[in-house]
Amino acid sequence: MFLRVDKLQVELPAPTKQDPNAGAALQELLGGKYGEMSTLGNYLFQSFNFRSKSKLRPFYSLVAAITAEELGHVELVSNGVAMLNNGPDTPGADEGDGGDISGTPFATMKDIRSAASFFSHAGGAVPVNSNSMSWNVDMVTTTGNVVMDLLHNFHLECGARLHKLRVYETVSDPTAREVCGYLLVRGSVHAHAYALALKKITGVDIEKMLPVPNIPTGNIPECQKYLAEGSHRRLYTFSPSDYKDMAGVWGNGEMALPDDPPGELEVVDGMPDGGKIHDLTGIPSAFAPDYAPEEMYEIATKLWKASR
Ligand code: MN3
Repeated sequence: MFLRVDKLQVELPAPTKQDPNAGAALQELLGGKYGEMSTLGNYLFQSFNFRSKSKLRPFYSLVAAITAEELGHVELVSNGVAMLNNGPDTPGADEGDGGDISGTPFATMKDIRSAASFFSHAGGAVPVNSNSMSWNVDMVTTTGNVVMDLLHNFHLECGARLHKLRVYETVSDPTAREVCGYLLVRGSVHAHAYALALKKITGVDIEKMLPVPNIPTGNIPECQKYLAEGSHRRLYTFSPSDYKDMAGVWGNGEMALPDDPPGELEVVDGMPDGGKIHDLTGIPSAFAPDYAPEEMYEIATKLWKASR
């Protein structure tokens, strides 16, 4: 089962401007072929379907723990998309009505890449790619064969790294770049982890072909602070007491990849410290959370006081 913590894995810097087309680009990292919905869906169902879990504990634990991290990546990218679609918050702007809406306040929204992101979702994220094509279950591979599944996961993480790099090359906003920088480091960890799992089972040094694509993460400015703190050497259990045995794969004398800052790989109990979730103020003229929400706010305040 799962435990939920009201934080993001990292805090995202506020967007500098409203840029729904950058939000659409970031959607590729959520609902694209190699996006976070795909990594989540694959590891989630592979971990459910895993045979001989107790006998294959280190491999089962690896897939199960990474599943939880991927759910947090879905959350992180979704927040990034919504922040870019929304733009900088205007304090207090959601405390009144939306004014006169007859002057086409959202005329520009009919011309954005993914107009549905405004019309249907008020700038929120949904599991679609950068062209608004639905993510679907065909992206999930769970064969029941451990080597096949791990090989698929290795391919998936390399694919994810490829399109994170390409999305990174298209966006300049600090919110979007932070999402890419953090996920590039974490996705590289997952590619490395699946390579080591395959090596332990088959004897093939598949980690020697990393990184794919062949560009060091150290070349990306937004990755630097995560490399400096050793994020590229850590896997988290995302559990109060389970999944520690993945240290048999991630650890056990295994070292960071040659292009990354040196050091031993380590399993960390629990989860990263994480950061604050952006408040994402409402836009009354888009009826989110509604046109004149004062009464809802008042009710919520009363209920909040009553709960304490
Ligand atoms: Mn991921």
